[in-house]
Amino acid sequence: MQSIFYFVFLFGFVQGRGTTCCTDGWLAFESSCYMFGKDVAAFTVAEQYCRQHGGHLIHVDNNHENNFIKDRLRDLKASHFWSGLTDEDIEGTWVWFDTDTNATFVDFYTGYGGHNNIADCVIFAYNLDYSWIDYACSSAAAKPLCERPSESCSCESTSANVIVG
Ligand SMILES: [Ca+2]
Ligand SMILES: [Ca+2]
Repeated sequence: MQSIFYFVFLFGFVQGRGTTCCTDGWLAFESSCYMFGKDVAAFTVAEQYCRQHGGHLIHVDNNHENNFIKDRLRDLKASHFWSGLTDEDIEGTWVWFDTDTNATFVDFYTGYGGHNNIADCVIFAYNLDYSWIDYACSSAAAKPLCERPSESCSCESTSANVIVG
């Protein structure tokens, strides 16, 4: 019985903290892990890179996530980064590659976003303070920005043990 209590407490503690655990090389934020690729590639190659590492190109759900990522990008060396957003199927209809769902939040720089049928994949543009612009998918112009769900938080057990006793 005691062990069940301990488990419930530990689970509640970890959940209550909203802790995110990511493996080396991945950055934690809320319920996701992020990795910033080092080499420029075309959109599909960048997506493959993320898949090889257990994720997809980033799916930006809201302004909160977008601002977090833009702050991190500002800390990196100047480079464009791919998101997983594309209007390849229907011009001007923006779809997230990982879930095949329409975007409910976008952050396009003024004048960009569905402005032609050559530019169908979205990058965070370093020369525009990482606002989004649509770009040629086949261009090896940006680095992969990968996202995947965070892992279970067993790495919190050490601090939980200290508190329990
Ligand atoms: Ca996300
Ligand atoms: Ca387009």
